Amino acid sequence: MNRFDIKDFSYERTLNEDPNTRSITLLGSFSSSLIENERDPAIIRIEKTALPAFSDGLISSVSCIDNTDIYTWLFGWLNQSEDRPDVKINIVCPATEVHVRKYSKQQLCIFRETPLIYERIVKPYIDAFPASRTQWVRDIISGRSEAEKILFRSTSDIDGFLILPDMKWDLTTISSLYLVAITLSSDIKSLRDLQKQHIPLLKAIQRESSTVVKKRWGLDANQLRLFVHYQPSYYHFHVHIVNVNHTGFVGMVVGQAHLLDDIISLLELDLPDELSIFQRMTLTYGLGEQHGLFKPMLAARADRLVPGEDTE
Ligand code: M7G
Repeated sequence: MNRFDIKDFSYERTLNEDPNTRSITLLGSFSSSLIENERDPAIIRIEKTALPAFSDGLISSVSCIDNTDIYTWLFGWLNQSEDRPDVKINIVCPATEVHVRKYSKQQLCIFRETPLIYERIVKPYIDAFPASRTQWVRDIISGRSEAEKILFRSTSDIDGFLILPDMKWDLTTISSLYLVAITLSSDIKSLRDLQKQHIPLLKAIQRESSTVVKKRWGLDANQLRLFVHYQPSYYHFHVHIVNVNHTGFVGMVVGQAHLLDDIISLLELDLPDELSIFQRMTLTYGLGEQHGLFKPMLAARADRLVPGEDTE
């Protein structure tokens, strides 16, 4: 159910404008009797859909695609007479400080995360994340939300997973097809936790995603790009499943997106009883200055926790 009427949105400030993705992200709040607390901060990200036609003017109507926990995504029409929606709108309400930071425009820096930095800085950061951050994941797994969207669910709860459309996808444009596979167990928090024993799980994600995409949308396995983010926004293991021709968006950048094929190949090179390659390697990635790890990682450089790296 869509609790949000776009006309009730009071604008506070613009968090980001991105001409490349034809999107704008605004901070404000909703004044509506359907919202528990009217003053809760709300982030709305409005993104033009794949259709090129654009007409100036206000959004005249919306239709809810789906919602989970604090996330809602909608189609919007600028001109009601058009069949196809002009924009896709994502709402986060109530938005936390972490959301406001995530969606704000920011400069990036490259950081090298050694196993020592992971143990001292990143792992405590991940462990301190409140469970509420991944409430949406538990809602999906328990069937409370998006139940009718599930494309695949495995029977085993231990190394099981499900596949469903990512909220980034408009559910229709195959050229930008975007699904997500989420593990049922929350034991694996990130790429760092992956071990040789997870190879069957990762291969099952590969296999089932290609089966479901072939059956529903006619795409072959080699028309899909499967990758894992490090750092991700949510520390409950999941794999991004995207049309290989859908390129150039922020989440695909080198240093954040790791191909699932490469991950499996690296794990296959591990010996059974040794520390996993992902526990031993230095992972390098870009972080925005608003990211919760940005300052601690800068401090680690200053403390020379990264060998051979000095701050200027
Ligand atoms: P990530 O790598 O943790 O972070 O991926 P990112 O958002 O920076 O990419 C999480 C993925 O889950 C993203 O592709 C999100 O679009 C998707 N996602 C997030 N939420 C809150 C939902 C949701 O409620 N439903 C669905 N279907 N997908 C979501």
